[in-house]
Amino acid sequence: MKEKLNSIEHEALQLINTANDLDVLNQLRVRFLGKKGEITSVLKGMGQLSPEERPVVGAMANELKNRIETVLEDRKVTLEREAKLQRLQKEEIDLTLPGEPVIYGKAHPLTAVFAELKRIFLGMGFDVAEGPEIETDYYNFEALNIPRWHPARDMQDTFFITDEVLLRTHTSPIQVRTMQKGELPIRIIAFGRVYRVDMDATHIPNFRQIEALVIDKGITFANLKETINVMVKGIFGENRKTRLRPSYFPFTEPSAEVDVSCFVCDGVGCRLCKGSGWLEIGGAGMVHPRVLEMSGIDSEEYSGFAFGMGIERIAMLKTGINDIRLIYENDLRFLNQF
Ligand code: 2NL
Repeated sequence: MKEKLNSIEHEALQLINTANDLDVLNQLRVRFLGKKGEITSVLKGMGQLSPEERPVVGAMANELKNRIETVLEDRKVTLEREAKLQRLQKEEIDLTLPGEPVIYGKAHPLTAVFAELKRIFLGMGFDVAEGPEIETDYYNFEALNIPRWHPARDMQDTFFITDEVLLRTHTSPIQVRTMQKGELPIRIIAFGRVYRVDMDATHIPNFRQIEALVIDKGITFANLKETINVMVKGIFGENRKTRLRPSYFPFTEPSAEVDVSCFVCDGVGCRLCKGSGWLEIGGAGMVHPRVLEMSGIDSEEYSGFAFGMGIERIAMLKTGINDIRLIYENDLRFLNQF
């Protein structure tokens, strides 16, 4: 029996110290120390021994048991440490490698220009108003004092759906609808897509407009001028000057073209402003009394001003491009420049 224990010891130590994974080690624990293990079976045979031999062999067996347990534990610790080292090596990252670039999204120039305008006008107490893109002849032309013979009412300039229904050619019908609600005073910006039969480097058939409308008692041309001034400084910079040039629109009287001093040459004259020192950004005027009356507003008691601009034109000026189509091609190489 002592020999048996010796040979178990020899085999166990040999197997344990060469086991190279934790599963195998566990199987060895069962094989040598388990309930049906080899040492247990030796202990079971002790009945055959003489009373003098029993305690000696018993002690030997217990000693062997402890010894195997210690060796198993040592081996386990070693294998676990090796596994951890291997995992760490596999998961090693090189902190000196350049990082993955994060691609930031940003607002499209048109969105940015509108957001800027909205911020400026909300700051002056305006509300944003919207309306249908499919309009009637009445809201788009008639109520704005645009006469039957006006070229805008020609098929060559307006997308008609029927004789009476059309795609709005400006955002003014939004203002007409606001005036007809009968709530005064009015201080709104109308914003949205408008449609015209037009296509070249600086015109597309579907573009965006922003129009301001203020109606109250005692509104004057001076209010118009300063409101435009605040807007111009807000979008083009504090040093910009505003110039109003006499003009004509059927829905305003008097009417004016709005110019801003060139932000490239500061009014000296350059390629962008074609030597004039000024850039045209839109039109403006005092709302025509007939337009007020048609929408049920007493023109003796109330007066108002309005002005309108194309958003694309502002975006083109700010980005310095001269072809409107670039704005809509959505080529990231173009858009990322701004
Ligand atoms: C331009 C000129 C303008 C208006 C729009 C307006 C609206 C109502 C009454 C009177 Cl309801 N006027 N809008 C006035 C003057 C000019 O736009 O060049 N737009 C791109």
